Amino acid sequence: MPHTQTQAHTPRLIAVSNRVQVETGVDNANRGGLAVALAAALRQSNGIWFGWSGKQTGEFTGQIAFQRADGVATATIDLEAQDIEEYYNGFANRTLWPLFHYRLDLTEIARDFAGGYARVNERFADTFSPLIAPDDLIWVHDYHLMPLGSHLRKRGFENRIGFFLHIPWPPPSLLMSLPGHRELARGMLDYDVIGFQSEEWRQAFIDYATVQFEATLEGETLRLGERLTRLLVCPIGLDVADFAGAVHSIAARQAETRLVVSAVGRDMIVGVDRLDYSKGLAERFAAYELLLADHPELHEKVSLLQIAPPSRGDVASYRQIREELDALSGRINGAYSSIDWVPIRYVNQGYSRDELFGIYRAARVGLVTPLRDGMNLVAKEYVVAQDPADPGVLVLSRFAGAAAQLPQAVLVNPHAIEDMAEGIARALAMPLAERQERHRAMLETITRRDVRWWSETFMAALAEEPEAALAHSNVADLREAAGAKR
Ligand code: GDG
Repeated sequence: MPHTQTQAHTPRLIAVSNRVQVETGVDNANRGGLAVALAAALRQSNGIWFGWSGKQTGEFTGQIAFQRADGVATATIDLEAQDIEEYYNGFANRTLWPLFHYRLDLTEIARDFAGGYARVNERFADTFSPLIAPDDLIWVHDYHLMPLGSHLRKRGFENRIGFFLHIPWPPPSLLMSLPGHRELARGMLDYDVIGFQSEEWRQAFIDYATVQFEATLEGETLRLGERLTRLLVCPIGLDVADFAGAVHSIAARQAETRLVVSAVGRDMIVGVDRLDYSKGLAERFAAYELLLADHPELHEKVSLLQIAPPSRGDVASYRQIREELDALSGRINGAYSSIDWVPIRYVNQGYSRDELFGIYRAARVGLVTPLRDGMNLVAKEYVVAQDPADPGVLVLSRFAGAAAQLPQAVLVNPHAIEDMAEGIARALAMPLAERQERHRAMLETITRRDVRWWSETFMAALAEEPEAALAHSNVADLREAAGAKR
């Protein structure tokens, strides 16, 4: 029979993100979450991952370096110093990141930053336009590249283009403090699908768009004139099978044993965060200090291990938080240490994923208390790493996107030191049966809504015809998944 054109055809995916983390060699212990999440979708569709190499060049040329690693094709460009300073360190990390995490006090408004952001987004659009074929699906990631969809539309591309926001979308009154907020948000409506980590962030977007642009909501699709944009709540998940597989790794077992031995019978509390002011580390240390002050019986019986690899060291607010935490941990240790007990072990270094697994597993309490967080994957990793027969307890901020999916954690207000201290005390005292029950429920949600569910759900929405999407709402579905009685 002659070969016909009617065979099922998977459209090719082009993923675009600020950084492309190319994997080299066989050791993938440190690969990033996004890489894991996108790799399967990219491999399946023979797609390409486009973005910044992380390298600096003397003058921007737009020359693309193509590579293939672990079955994934990547296309990267280098940026010049001014781009890195204004777009990445500037508008992305000193303007949008703090603003979108409700930190107006740390938000720096500068014309150069906005100019650099616009320029680099144009450069991204110009450089990767030649790679785009008519029926490619384009999936743009995160706050660095919000205007990219608009730039592609201006260049005439009619492909289905989607955007996933990894961080919160701020309430309208906060967003409106940004000069150019209308243009930024208006550009978002050039996407066919926008994915949010939680209903709260989606609602904030709807609140803004319906008032500022008189866009109307039909089901979960916004209509502005002819344009339809589907707003999807699509919380990012873990590669559960891969992560849980670390239970067999030697590095995980060694890390666990090392911690258990060094804890000499004490209950370990663990925190793992990029060193970032959004993660609420100073408040967490203060809550632990209060716990020690209120519970003398816990002295020498508990120990907090905080792992916090430094990030974004080029930005002053990150250097400040580092100094603040050095001082705070020093003060607490000075006040409470004895000759054979240090209350806080505060470590500014990263560990491999396998080692992290062992560290989580050795801890009786996982302390995840960001002031704001789009999702927070550490919360999910901590749950997956537990021994179901004797699991530790997750103490989780109400203001992390993960809280909407994991109501069985001990939920705390990270701004209220007393509430956090009380939550830690509750977690330490929790009976085995209750720990098991909470763990079982959370593990079930995390397993069902894993990273494949996340990318498949987003990709399915992206591939769908806009009119068909008008009928959808996935909110009820997600509530059911979380078993939420909130
Ligand atoms: C953004 C959003 C959203 C940390 N220390 C080490 C290490 N890590 C890994 C963790 C985790 C990842 O880094 C951090 O992910 P988070 O989700 O906690 O936070 P962000 O970096 O702020 O990410 C966030 C995420 O995007 C995804 O959408 O959840 O809300 O802010 O996987 O394990 N990994 C290794 N060594 C370390 O020392 N190997």
